[in-house]
Amino acid sequence: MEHNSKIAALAKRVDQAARSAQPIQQLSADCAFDLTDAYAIQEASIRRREDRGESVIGVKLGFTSKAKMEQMGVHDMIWGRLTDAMHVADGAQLSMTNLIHPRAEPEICFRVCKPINRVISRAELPGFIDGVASAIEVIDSRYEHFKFSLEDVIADNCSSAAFVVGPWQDPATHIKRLDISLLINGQVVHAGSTDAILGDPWESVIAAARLASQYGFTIPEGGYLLAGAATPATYLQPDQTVQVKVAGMPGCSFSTIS
Ligand code: OOG
Ligand code: MG
Repeated sequence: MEHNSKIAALAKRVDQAARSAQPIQQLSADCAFDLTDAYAIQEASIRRREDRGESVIGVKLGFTSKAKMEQMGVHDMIWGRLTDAMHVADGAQLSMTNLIHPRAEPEICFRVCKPINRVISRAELPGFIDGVASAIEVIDSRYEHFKFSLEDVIADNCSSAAFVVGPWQDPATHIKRLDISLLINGQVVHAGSTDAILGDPWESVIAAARLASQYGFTIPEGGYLLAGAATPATYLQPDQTVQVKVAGMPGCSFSTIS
């Protein structure tokens, strides 16, 4: 098959799996592809969403913590796109019907106030970010048993399904080493520290800028930047309240419905 039609066919497979909430075999099971192809498949799958009216409103990083890399058996940082259809308001409900086997994880989110498309230094960070917040990411791998290679998960837009962001805080808020926990129905299921995210969540902004420059994309003004989970993720069930608490800043939550 010609290269571009192979990319398009694989993008269609992950996109249809997401739309129908039907898991598929790993794409790499019957077709070898490299990291460049994986990002091309991701981009083509997002273009399908854009053709249906969704718009990209941010970027997420994945595997920025050892906890996540160990849980999923992978070895490198990844990035994916967030669309407006994935955004769930703080305190709102999330229907499980359109999801396969969703998991939630505690994160920190940044708000971008100037488009990011080039490498930026630590000193430049204040010029690009005007808010920080607690966040919850819902990931839902389109692959059976939530199992994948690095290339597979990138092609599947890094398992992105939904995200909730807490109230924006001043970007001068201390966030480097804060207790962060994920609670289900009021019970802590995972607890850790924000320094699990690359030693300091701000490093995720620097990393995202480097990736934006490397892959030629722009994180838009007003966009969301999810730094990556600080702890492993946990499977969700219907009728749960899911909450993230971060010491020293407001938390956020949502509830699942069937
Ligand atoms: C991939 C997404 C990883 C994170 O925060 O590390 C991620 C997955 O675990 O399915 O979002
Ligand atoms: Mg995540």
